[in-house]
Amino acid sequence: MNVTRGFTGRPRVHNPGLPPGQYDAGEDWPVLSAEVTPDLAPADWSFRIDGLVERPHTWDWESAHALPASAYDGDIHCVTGWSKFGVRFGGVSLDAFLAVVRPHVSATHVLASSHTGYTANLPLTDLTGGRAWIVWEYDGKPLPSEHGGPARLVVPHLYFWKSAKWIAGLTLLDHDEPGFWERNGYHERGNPWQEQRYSGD
Ligand SMILES: Nc1nc2c(c(=O)[nH]1)N[C@H]1C(S)=C(S)[C@@H](COP(=O)(O)O)O[C@H]1N2
Ligand SMILES: [Mo]
Repeated sequence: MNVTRGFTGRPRVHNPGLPPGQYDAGEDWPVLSAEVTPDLAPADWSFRIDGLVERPHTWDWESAHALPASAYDGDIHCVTGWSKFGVRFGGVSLDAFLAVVRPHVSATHVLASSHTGYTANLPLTDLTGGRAWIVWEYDGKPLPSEHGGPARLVVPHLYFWKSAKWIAGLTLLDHDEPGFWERNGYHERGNPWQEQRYSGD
């Protein structure tokens, strides 16, 4: 039988890569933005890390690309229910950026900010150990602007709202400070495997 894939969807087989309460979005990559997609050229993009660090630093497009390239190949999970398998993001590991600024021992949390004003908070330990990236490529091509291009944060082991699009910077703090969704009832950490969707989960 010749049916359109979009009509039938994928067979609902058990997928061990799917966190509880999530479904496989298949080829779709939904756009979820609280704000209007900004008109941000690579030449206007910058990324700053400040707060509790030894040496606050700002990178531009060129100096960020001079850091060692690193890719993420894997899955992403949105708190609204969709997961997407086998995505490939290219950029630089956050470890490389953090090595330049040298976090102070008192730093425990991070507030990530977008060039649009969107924010998300994360424990610092979720951004280290090769588990977080600043990315500018998707599938080997420039990251589309609606998905956060020219560059976004990607922290794939947490719900995707933590992965701030149009990333502008990280501020290291000695306490947790709720970001945009966290002030609106979402979980401070957001681990999809523990279904930490809402505050108190
Ligand atoms: N600046 C900004 N970053 C953001 C968001 C947003 O609204 N603004 N939405 C978050 C949410 S809820 C998700 S699921 C992902 C969506 O990324 P996508 O639109 O590329 O799928 O971005 C996250 N980062
Ligand atoms: Mo989301």
